[in-house]
Amino acid sequence: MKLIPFVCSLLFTAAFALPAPSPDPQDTKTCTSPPLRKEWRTLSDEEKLNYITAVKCMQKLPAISTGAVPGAVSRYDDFVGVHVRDANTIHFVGHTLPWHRYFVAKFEEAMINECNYTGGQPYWDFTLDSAKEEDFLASPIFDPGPLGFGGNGPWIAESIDPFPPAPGRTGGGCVQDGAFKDSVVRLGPRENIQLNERCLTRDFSPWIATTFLSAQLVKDTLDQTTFGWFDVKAQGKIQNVYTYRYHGGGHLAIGGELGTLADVWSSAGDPLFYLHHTNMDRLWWEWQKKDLPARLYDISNPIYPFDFPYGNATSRGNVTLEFEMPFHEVAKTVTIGDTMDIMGETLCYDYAPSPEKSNCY
Ligand SMILES: [Cu+2]
Repeated sequence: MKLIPFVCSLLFTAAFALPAPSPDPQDTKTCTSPPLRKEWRTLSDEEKLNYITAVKCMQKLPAISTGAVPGAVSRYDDFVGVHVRDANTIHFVGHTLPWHRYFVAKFEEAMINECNYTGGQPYWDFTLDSAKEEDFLASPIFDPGPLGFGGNGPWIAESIDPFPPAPGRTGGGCVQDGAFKDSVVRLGPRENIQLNERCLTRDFSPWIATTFLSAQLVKDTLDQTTFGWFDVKAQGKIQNVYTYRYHGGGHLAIGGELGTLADVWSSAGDPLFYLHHTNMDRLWWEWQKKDLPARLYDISNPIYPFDFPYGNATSRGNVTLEFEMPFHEVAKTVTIGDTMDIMGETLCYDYAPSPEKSNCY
């Protein structure tokens, strides 16, 4: 019996110890040494420290977007500011996944080029922590020590006019522990881009985690055969909280109503934004890889938020590969087509597999 944990830990290790880079379907010459993006819990302590130190470096380096975003002080704020300004046009649209794919890649690139980060942007495979509410609360991403992102905020009863509402919320106050407990969030709430310094907040809803971050829901999403339906299943619809899927699920399980991550505009103020969106991107790439000839350049869904199939408005047209996405001061404008291949001319990174779920612990 005592051998079982040992054998299991070997299997657990084997699942991510030998990540095979995915073959580049387009051009093996332009992307030669892609940063490898790993699941957070598989990072060594040294790798975790390297990542957290680089995020803190981004939070100290001076902003370059102060002309357009008066409240931006740091390089980290530059990225939050782009998300705040464009939030009304980049969610519940066909370019939601391409936009966030490029956004995260530029953050990763800045971490590497400006803050001596030597790894790939880590991701959070939430299905490893969503089987039970206790699993969510025990997730290694919430580690209260210097190598974790810290946990929930203390309970705050009143949440005025929440958007969106978060059933089962349990917190709302300032993050008390972990590496980012003293982080300053400067932009937001909502569209505000003036300086508004406040603490990083979290408002866990374990119910949302088990309901909208389940392995079954991910499987149902990956089982879709067109980008259009894959995307709808990933983002969910907007009618009410019960039509949310794993995109909103990740934001609201951690951000609740009063947490930084739940603010549609300034959610990138919580460093966990990048782990969640990297996982969103990984799942899209997993879906693309299932049938690359058909899916590498498959794109659809509306140009304008809440048009069909996300909401009820009449469709005013769908995005195409030529659709342009501006990134203001943070990065050059790219087309959706530029972002479809994670190992092409514009983007260059790869994913290490998530550790297999096991019955060992
Ligand atoms: Cu977003």
